[in-house]
Amino acid sequence: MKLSLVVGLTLALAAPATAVAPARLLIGAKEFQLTLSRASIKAGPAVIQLANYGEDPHDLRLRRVGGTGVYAIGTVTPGDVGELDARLLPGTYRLWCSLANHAALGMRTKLLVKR
Ligand SMILES: [Cu+2]
Repeated sequence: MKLSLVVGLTLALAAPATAVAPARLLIGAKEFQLTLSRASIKAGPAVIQLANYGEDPHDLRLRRVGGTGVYAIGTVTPGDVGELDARLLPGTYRLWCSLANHAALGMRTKLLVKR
């Protein structure tokens, strides 16, 4: 009886119900492409980073297909990293660089967010 109570408390302390580790996604940007660290991530809280490996400034826009909101990482200079905390719903997201004609030149891709 006593033992099971102690075990129960230990488990509760080790794994608090509120702590959900965010999914992480790193996006590499260069002229003129975006490279994802993974093709899909889990829905919910996410930390998204844009690392600029190129020679020009780049930014990131992220929008769920069928959704209206647009997440954004502002302009990131070469060698720098921008970061965004997002809460993603399941679906397919379009990602692109909004600077000049970079998206048309190839800086666009898709991300699958799984339930
Ligand atoms: Cu760009």
